[in-house]
Amino acid sequence: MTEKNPRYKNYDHPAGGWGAAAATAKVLLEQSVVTKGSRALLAMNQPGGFKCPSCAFPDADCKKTLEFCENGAKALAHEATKFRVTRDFFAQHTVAELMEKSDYWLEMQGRLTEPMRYDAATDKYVPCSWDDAFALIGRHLRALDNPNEAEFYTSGRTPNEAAFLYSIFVRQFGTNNFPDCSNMCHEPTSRGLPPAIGIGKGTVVLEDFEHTEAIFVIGQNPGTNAPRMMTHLVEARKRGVPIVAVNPMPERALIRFTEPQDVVQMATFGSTVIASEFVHIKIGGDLALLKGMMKVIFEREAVGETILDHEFIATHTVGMEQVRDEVMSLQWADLTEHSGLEEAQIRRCAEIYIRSRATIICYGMGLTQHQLGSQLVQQVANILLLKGNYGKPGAGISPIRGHSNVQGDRTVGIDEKPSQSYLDRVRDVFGFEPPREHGHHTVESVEAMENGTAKVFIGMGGNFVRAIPDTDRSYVAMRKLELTVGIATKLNRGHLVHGKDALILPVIARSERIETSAGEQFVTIEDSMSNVTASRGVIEPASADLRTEVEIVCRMAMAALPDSKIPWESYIHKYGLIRDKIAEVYPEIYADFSEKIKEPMGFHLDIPPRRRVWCTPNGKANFLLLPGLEVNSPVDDPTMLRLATVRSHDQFNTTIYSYNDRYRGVYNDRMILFMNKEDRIARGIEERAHVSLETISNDGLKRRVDALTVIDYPMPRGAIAGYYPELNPLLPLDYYDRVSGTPAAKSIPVRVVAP
Ligand SMILES: Nc1nc2c(c(=O)[nH]1)N[C@H]1C(S)=C(S)[C@@H](COP(=O)(O)OP(=O)(O)OC[C@H]3O[C@@H](n4cnc5c(=O)[nH]c(N)nc54)[C@H](O)[C@@H]3O)O[C@H]1N2
Ligand SMILES: Nc1nc2c(c(=O)[nH]1)N[C@H]1C(S)=C(S)[C@@H](COP(=O)(O)OP(=O)(O)OC[C@H]3O[C@@H](n4cnc5c(=O)[nH]c(N)nc54)[C@H](O)[C@@H]3O)O[C@H]1N2
Ligand SMILES: [Mo]
Repeated sequence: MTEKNPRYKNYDHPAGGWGAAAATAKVLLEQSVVTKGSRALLAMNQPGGFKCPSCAFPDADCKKTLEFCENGAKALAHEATKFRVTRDFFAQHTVAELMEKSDYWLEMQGRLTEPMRYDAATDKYVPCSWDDAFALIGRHLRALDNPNEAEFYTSGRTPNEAAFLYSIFVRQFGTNNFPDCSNMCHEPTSRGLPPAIGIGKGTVVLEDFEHTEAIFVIGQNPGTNAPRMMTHLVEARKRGVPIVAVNPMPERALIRFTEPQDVVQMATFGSTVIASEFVHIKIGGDLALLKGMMKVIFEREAVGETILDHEFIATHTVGMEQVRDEVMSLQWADLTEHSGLEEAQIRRCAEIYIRSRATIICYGMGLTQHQLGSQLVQQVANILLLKGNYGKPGAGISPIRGHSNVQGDRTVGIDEKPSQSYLDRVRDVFGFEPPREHGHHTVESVEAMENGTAKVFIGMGGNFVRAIPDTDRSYVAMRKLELTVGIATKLNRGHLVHGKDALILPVIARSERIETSAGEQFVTIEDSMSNVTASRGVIEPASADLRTEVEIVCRMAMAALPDSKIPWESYIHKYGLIRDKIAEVYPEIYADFSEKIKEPMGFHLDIPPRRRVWCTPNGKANFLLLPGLEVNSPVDDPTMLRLATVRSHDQFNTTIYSYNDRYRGVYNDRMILFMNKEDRIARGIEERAHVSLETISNDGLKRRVDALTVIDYPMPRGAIAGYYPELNPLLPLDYYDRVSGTPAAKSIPVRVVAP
């Protein structure tokens, strides 16, 4: 982008449709990969092809020839781009100069091509051989006084094979310091659900969408972040299934959607109304909505109706009475005040839930990223228990995960709080004693960098410094490190905010072919609904000097642990050997992995609640109590606004594809604030004025972001929204859910200050 020409206008068409088709063509053109990209698109999410690198939503069977979406196409086009970051590029720019560039500019430079090492004398990255790179990593790791002085980050694109070996290498090295992107994302699901239903994953599979009688979509923007989910919402809607969308933003695709794959709808400019009930919730008001719905249910039971699944509750659950008593003690005035909804609407939502014999509740970051996010997720589990919505067709809880393999990475060991039984199996299978004490999650790893106890940071994918809270403070923390390593496909800010030594190690991407001395290899991915499938890249690697994530892990292990008896070298060539080890460590779910993965559509990992089996300490599903109506600490300041940091339609997390956000009517600008008009007028702000935001906190630190343009937008009073990662400087590091460690990125208390 050369010149900024911001435009804001209402978007009143359906989402999807020709706009999505045009955007797909445009991004292929921009990245100059029309032929290669179109060919690759045909192999995406097809048996024998590769898994879309974008979101974690599962694929349907092969009925649809093009099982991809506009945003999957963007992710692929940016991966298959013809642009390259070469040694000449690094010779031309100092790191200080690159720091001046935008995230968008860095992304647009293209794919990394060879390993680079930071040279302090010139402030430039210079070429470095792979051997030297691993030697440097080995030297730094072996020099540590304590293995807990290293932090091993994982982002969720890393496939199972690499993540599994990484978890073994790091544990043999001696630490459980596994900060990962899940810590900022669905950790409230991973930590909140096990005490409730015995597993930290969803219980729904795609087929359930065909049998469900009601769908709730809470705090999630599927039209942008899980577009393949739209097909299932459209089909359910066409069957007359009520869909309740709960969101402070009337996200376009939740209101009206045209399926780009529906030929008739495309030809006739038709569309489907998605939400039969749009619930315009206050930020953090979901708890009051859920409790209000439960109150309606209990009230009606009390006067003689049979709504609860009594048999299920008696056989399978514990703790319903205490939840009922707490909910019944709440007043309607408080429920409406906290949710920002009318009592009548809460009653309508309850009615939809009551009438449905099989309900699915989907949720995303709007639910997890609050200070009590884990407990909020448990309330979703509670309401589903009331009507036995587990272990029957068409029903269940459905966290919609983010990164394409974030769920898989956790399953195969990326976990800073591993269970003792898992560690026992690692010991038995690999013959070393793994560390038993818990390691650092994301926030704790930054604290360790700040106080100087962390010395080495290895980033397996991702863009850590841009994803984490408190940007300015996190930059200072990262710069104290002795060594930072970025294992990546693209140049990002994480490579520029670096330690005294620093490496950029470029990898083969998801869509690219993996050839080893043992022939072509494939990797595996676990999607949001626990299906494990093979992924085989189809295009040539962006450069001959890229390595696979598997090889990088093995060679780091060989460099750091020269005496290790684990056959790292053999894993580099034969991924089947890795899968055999996964099967040994996880016999309950991964037995016969190498056989089962031969199925074209892969296989499903066992989810015990689908069989009404509860792997909790008491063997029951537990109703869990969260008293009151707050999911964030109240702030005693009348000027306070709650800020939700969200994704635009043209970004993948910290990767900015363009400055547009079509469905919200924003063009060429990301420094904007979506605000209710009355809130704007009450503050004496002109429409489209530039303002600054300041975080309200009592830790004495000033957090401020300037030059934000205010846009009138149908937000509830008191709620504002803006874009992640630009607004991360406002998110305090210690503003997070204590159960999961997840930063409360959807409810930052802020005030508007004069520019
Ligand atoms: N194209 C694309 N796809 C992606 C991603 C991407 O960046 N781009 N990111 C991937 C990742 S890692 C993830 S985790 C997912 C994220 O996918 P989503 O969960 O959809 O993520 P967000 O855009 O952060 O926010 C979701 C919604 O929460 C709403 N919200 C904010 N506060 C509240 C609240 O208090 N209550 C309720 N009910 N809603 C609220 C916002 O208005 C927004 O619509 O998507 C994945 N897929
Ligand atoms: N304020 C605020 N902060 C948030 C959020 C929010 O909603 N609000 N969301 C949080 C969430 S849900 C998440 S998941 C995190 C995301 O945090 P991360 O996962 O750390 O960030 P990404 O932007 O997804 O990482 C992008 C980088 O990954 C690298 N990459 C891409 N593909 C591959 C690959 O195949 N292999 C390897 N090795 N590298 C690859 C590229 O170099 C690219 O620059 O951010 C969190 N931060
Ligand atoms: Mo995420």
